[in-house]
Amino acid sequence: MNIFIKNLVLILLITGAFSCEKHLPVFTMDQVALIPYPNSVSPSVEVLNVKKIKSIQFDESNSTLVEMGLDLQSFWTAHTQLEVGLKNKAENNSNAISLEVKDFSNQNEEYYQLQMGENQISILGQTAAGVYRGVKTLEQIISLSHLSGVQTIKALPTGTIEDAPVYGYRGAMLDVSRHFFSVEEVKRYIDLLSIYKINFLHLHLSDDQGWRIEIKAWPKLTSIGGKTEVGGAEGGFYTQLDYKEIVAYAQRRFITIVPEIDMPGHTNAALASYAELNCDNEIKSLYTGIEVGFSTLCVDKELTYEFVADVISEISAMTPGAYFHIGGDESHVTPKKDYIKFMNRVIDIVKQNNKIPMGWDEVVLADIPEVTVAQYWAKAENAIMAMDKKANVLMSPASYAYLDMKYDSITKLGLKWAGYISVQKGYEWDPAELVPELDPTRIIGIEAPIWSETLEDFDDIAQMAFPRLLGYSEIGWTKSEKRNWENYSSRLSYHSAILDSLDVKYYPSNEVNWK
Ligand code: TNX
Repeated sequence: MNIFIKNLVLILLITGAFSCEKHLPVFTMDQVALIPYPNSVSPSVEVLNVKKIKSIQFDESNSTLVEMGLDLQSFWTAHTQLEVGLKNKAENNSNAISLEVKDFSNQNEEYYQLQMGENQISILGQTAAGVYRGVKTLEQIISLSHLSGVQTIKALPTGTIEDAPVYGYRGAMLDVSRHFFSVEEVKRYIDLLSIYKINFLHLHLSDDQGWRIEIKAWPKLTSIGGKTEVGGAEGGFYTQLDYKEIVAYAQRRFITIVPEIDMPGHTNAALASYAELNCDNEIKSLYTGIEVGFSTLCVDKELTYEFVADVISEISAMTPGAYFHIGGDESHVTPKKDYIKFMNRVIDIVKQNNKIPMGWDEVVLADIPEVTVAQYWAKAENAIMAMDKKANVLMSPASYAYLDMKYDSITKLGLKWAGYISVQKGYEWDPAELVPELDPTRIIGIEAPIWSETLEDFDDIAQMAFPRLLGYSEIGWTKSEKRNWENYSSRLSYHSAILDSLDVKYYPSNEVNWK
């Protein structure tokens, strides 16, 4: 087609004059309000009429691609009301969406290319994870092409996106201890994380108020320690089957589960389950308040280490991911020398289970091996000490990245000990610059924790996490020179369409002109 005819077709499609169908895309590819914004977008003038797509094709011997194809097939049909078949990879890409793993030597493992032409879409990824991130970009392009009131997509913009993340670790943390969240609720959170290319979900599985994961060698942890939650209502726990189901569900969405057992403090639920874990052999009562820093495992008892070894080995055996989080925060009643002695032994147990130890920033007081990840939440000096010990740092600064902090003085839910975090404040910071002394090459990424002292159900979680989580996803993925609040907040305003369609009760902050 020569350029004149192309432009004419484009204009006709956009104005709806070409067919009786209205509501064709008004966006070119670079104008789509993608979050996280891709690192390179080259729009072209053609329009892709969705009726031209007849199939999704991929290498059928690759079971991961088969799963992706099936998921994309239902997404496509839901948004276009058109059926597409699935077929084995063919030479000819036209009239198809093709998904393919391809070696682009030296590229990041999540690198992908998304090419959209008049009658075909192709997604090439350095690995299956890369293909998956590309599929998520395509799905956002589709979702954001719903103009107000339009249920069915007729046409899509074209062009090429080349993209890869700045950080390999883009995480969220969910506290299922203070209030328990069901397997279905965790899956729903995972679905939402996947839309925004988050690739780690850290589960805070134990704390003073509840032990939430079945340990076969210590059954009372859940039968007693899992009974209640903050406020005294019924708690709950994941059986090992439940946990495996969560891990597999996350894996299909290229999200790695990081299990956390918080030690030696934050352990009242365990101390209330087994008298013998206490130094004085006196069993503790279950705790349903929200104080921190009053409990500790008994560092001098050999039984404590047998307990920890059982817990870490049972959970590690069900966890394909590389990390095991051992907590280590706010152990205010554990003398420092005991803390160090305890953490050193626990780190050895983690290593024996072939996992990489991760801990809240206080963990740097122990003799941490170089692979350790210190999660910076409170003390910059700890992050710097991690670097001096040649360990790595995960950025979760409480005053910028804590999803349980209130947005402002009128937010009903949440806490405010680290200050208010507006949508803008949560977005406008750079992990590589926050602690100037920190060597940026030691930073593996960012994680946004959500602590659930005040959060009782999924709608409460949604209100605190959304929309701020989208900002953390962009900080983790998009180069800092491509990020600015004005541009981001205008893109964010369109994501109400995605969140509303999924019945996510986000906080409609007036910092954003929601569409
Ligand atoms: C501090 S952050 C804690 C948690 C609380 C949180 C509430 C961290 C490592 N410890 O035990 O839930 O504040 O915001």
